[in-house]
Amino acid sequence: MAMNLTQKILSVHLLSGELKPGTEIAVRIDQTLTQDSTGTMAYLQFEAMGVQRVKTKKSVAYIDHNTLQTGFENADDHKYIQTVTRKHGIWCSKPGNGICHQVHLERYGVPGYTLLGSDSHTPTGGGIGMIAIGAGGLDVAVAMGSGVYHMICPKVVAVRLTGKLPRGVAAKDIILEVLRRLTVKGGVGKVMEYVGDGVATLTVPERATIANMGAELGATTSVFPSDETTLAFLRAQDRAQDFTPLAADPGAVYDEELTIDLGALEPMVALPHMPDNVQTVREAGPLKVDQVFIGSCTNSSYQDMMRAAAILRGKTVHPDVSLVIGPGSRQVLSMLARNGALADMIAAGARILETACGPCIGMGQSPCTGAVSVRTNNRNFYARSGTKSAGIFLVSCETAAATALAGVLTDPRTLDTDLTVAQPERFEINDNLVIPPVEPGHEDEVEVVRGPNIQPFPIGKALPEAVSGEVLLKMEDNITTDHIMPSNAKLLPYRSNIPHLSDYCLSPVDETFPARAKAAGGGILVAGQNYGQGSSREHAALVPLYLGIRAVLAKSFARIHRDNLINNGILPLVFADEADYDAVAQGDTLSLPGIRAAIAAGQEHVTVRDERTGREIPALLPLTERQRGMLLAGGLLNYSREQSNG
Ligand code: MIC
Ligand code: SF4
Repeated sequence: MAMNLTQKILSVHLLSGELKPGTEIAVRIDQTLTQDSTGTMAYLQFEAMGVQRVKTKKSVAYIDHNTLQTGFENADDHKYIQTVTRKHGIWCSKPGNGICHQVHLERYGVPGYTLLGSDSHTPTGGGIGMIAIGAGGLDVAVAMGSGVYHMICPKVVAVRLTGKLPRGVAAKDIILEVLRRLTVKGGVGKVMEYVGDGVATLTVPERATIANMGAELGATTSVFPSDETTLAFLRAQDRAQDFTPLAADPGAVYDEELTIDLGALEPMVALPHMPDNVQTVREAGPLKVDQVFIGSCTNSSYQDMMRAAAILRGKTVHPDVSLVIGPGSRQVLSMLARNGALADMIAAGARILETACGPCIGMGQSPCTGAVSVRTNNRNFYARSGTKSAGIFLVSCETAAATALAGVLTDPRTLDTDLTVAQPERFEINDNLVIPPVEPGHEDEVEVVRGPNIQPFPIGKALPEAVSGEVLLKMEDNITTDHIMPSNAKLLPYRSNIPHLSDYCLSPVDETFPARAKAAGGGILVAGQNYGQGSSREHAALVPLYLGIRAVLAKSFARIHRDNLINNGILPLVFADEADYDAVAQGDTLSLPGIRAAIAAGQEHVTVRDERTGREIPALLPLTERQRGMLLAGGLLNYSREQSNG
């Protein structure tokens, strides 16, 4: 049977199940990645599993998120990660080496391999023909320890690209157009597979930009074929041996299809506070801008930076704009330093940041009150920049650089700058900030260093016969993990300290929530569509678990967050009839009598009783056998222990 590329890669990695959308499959994981803000927890969980060495072909731990080091906490986390990885067979990319997704693409991604990462933008690897999936830290810990990942088999959508991008229109504009059409929940349960003659016109970093932001569609991942362009990229990284040509079979069948004429696109912008709130730059008009950020895992490749430098060369940043630039990796930064582009940026008035996530996750450079901040990153969620009153506008590097000069949102097609940047024949290669693990048999020689910031994490309890609790918070559609467990320069240092984080849980929605949850000793959450979209952070489940949240009743869930809830023993219930959402009020008591027995019996339909109104609310709880086991046991760690004890 003719297969699409997703099916081809998944089928050679399939360990159990069938490639039937909606059913559970287990796949072999070739590579894993973690970053520091999810990694400390993932390695604590890996240690709790008691496995000596990872079972993957390559596992890499990146330190790229928490690099501000305003106190001892981040540096302690770095030490812990560097030592624990060295002991257990994992490579460690030290701070300064770059953003995980950019570095992984440059140095480690392999076409046709599977990659599981504890970061939602792991799908960036799809730019090089990988099936690269973001997951919670515990799933990544299990994949490191066993080489296996359980997932729901996705549908596959063909995104057919035709023609060629006009000058001044970028890969970022393609994915913003996909988001405009499909919305932030349009990709849930799906892989976006890029096909068509337009694919060959895009470089690997451009493909990676598109695959990266497929995360904002809620997609399981995105994937591009591996072709001559992929080979040229790998050759320039001195990795031609990692190349395999890969494409869908002729006549391959897809579950859905979408066509984009590249020639008809124009520069786009996502307005606050959602990445699918997209307009053309022309429609948005000449908005006055306070800050511009060029960087992040979406847009910080060599070519992106060179295009920004070309626009800035010989000019001066508008006096009312603060321009910050963070190249994505040390490879990119040192190449810009050698060829003079960095000097051009500095001369134009750019503030140069270290190669890390930085402003994208509110680690510094929070804009001023009420600011308009134009950025090349992928998320513009409420409060994520660290300034609640600011609005983040997402654009391409070209639009960002043109805007920094003009002081107002500017269509880069109005400039006469030559924007062609050839891929270098050879990238500058220097892997000396990547620390290898000890050889097998030498594990005992490594002492794992744990500073005082490393605190134990909560573990769920077996599900009781019945669950009941107060609706502590009723929320709208599209609540993000940045709402559930905010992350910024003040909170990210505490990713290994759940008790500290618990005082901030859901505070962007309601500042009184943490205190109320503690006073009530736990309860239930009610939400709208797409609850938990965004980050892979398991903390958005671990912290509610710590606060005693036993269930979330929502109209629908984002994939990674739903998995994280189940992994931690929290029930993800879905309204069978969305109209019932309106009948539930904050403060009501909801009861699920006999829920344990219902789950054990494999019932997918359960009843939630609203004690105030007496209303019986039908809810859905579709679970695989394994997920049922996890919920009954109180989470994945308990379940795995039960399994291994027979
Ligand atoms: C993000 O972009 O939101 C993050 C920070 O990279 C997260 C991971 C985290 O919360 O640590 C993600 O995308 O998964
Ligand atoms: Fe880092 Fe931002 Fe990318 Fe997340 S989205 S990995 S915070 S650069």
